[in-house]
Amino acid sequence: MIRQLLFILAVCLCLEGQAQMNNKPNVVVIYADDLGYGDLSSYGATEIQTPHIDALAEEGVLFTNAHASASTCTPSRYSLMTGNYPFRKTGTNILPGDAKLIIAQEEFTLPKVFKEAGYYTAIIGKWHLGLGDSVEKNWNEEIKPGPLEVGFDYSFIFPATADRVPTIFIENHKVVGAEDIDPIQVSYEQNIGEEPTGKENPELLKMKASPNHGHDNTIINGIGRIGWMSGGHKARWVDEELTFTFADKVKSFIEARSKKPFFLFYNAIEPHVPRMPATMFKGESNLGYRGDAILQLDHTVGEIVKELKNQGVYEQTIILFTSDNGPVLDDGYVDGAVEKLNGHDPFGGFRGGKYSAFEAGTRMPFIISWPEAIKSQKTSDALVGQVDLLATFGQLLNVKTPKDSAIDSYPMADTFFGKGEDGREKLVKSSGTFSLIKGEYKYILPSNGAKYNKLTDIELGNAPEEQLYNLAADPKEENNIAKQHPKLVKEMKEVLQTELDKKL
Ligand code: NG6
Ligand code: CA
Repeated sequence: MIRQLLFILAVCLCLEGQAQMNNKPNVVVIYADDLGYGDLSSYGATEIQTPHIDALAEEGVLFTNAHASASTCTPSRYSLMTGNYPFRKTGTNILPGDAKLIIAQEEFTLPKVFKEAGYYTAIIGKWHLGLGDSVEKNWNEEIKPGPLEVGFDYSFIFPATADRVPTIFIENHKVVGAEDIDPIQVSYEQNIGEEPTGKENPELLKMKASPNHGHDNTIINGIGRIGWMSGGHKARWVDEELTFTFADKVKSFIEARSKKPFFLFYNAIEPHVPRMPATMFKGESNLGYRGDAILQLDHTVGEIVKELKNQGVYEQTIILFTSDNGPVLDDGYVDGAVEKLNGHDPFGGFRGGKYSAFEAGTRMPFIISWPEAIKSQKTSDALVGQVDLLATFGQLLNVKTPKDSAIDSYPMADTFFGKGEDGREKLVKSSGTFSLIKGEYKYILPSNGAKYNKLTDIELGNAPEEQLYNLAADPKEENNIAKQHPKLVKEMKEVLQTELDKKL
């Protein structure tokens, strides 16, 4: 009798263990930086091969109509994290490296969805959402609030972008390697300290800054940065080691947490400037350092998958791969991206690029794999946004979104995980201006902003007149049909305005 009871108990425990596993897959979001729709071989690139990322698409869902909320980093990340469009909050534009945290601690966030479901949550890589309560902060003491205060249990980040000071890692609340005898100071106002700058000592640079782009303040590791920094010499990163450092943290995180469900947000640095990949990737792509950086990203994705497999958790792990905004060739450094393009099309045939209201600015590669649940390869043309991650994972894990939070995020689990084709009815995107996608149409709000950015050679999509495109018939946005469809323009303008006017 007792043996029978024990047997039943064992079966129950075992089933419960299994059910738990199935209901609570691990989730790894891999967020590339400035990777374009056309930068992956799974999205049609022929001049570069990305086998590890492609492998995710081969056993998962590849989306053709997925969008970042903005064509630059901070607003896209803010939106992915909060489930709100970035224009709902002021101060969500590209942040300097000393900015204060722009997510309120009481705000509901993507990692909080996972925490509520009992997950262990971590962010590793780029942050770019600000740190602390004010711009002035003591980088040698505890730096907070930051990732840990908005939903992560563990963080290993750098503050802003690789081209901005301070060039240091922060683990939880502390700068790694900070020393009291060499205090870290940062300014975006004036030169501090005695160190050479790209402006005064260009002969010290190992990678030249492009004329008129800036990037000529403090030189660190032979690269001129945006902003000035002094001190923290032992804490400074070496660009060639950045990804290996983050990847190492990712591996130990997976190893340590693999017995519990986890959410890992890996914010890759590639192929954002300064592109300074590890020596083993330099010259490997035939496309200059930009291409080499993409190979490094692909390699890292392969390493993450390998570690998940080593730990025996790959089958029950969702991997979502996407990028924060569209591609740019010259974004501040003379690194060969323009000269060595060699027929590669990072823009995937779309118009515009990073910073732009045209599609290349925000149309993103977006791949989801989940071996246990998605059994065959699929391509989905459903309209989805990165803003939907919050509600979708909430739906999957049965976590309710509090009232008045994540108001722009839609639950799309069936579509994300290959069981359905329903997309959003509409989506708003921010660049300098705003655009609305609804069905096959895209409307761009008139704007007096510059039409073209000479520095980056990108069309920004701004125009003083109404713009309407049929993305199904004209994905390159070459024929503005606003004049032929005044009623539709009026309707879309109203829908957009209603969205812009909504309050949190
Ligand atoms: C721009 C920088 C660019 C890059 C970008 C942020 C200049 C002229 N250009 O202002 O180099 O740092 O900001 O990129 O300063 S993002 O992907 O983080 O949005
Ligand atoms: Ca970016």
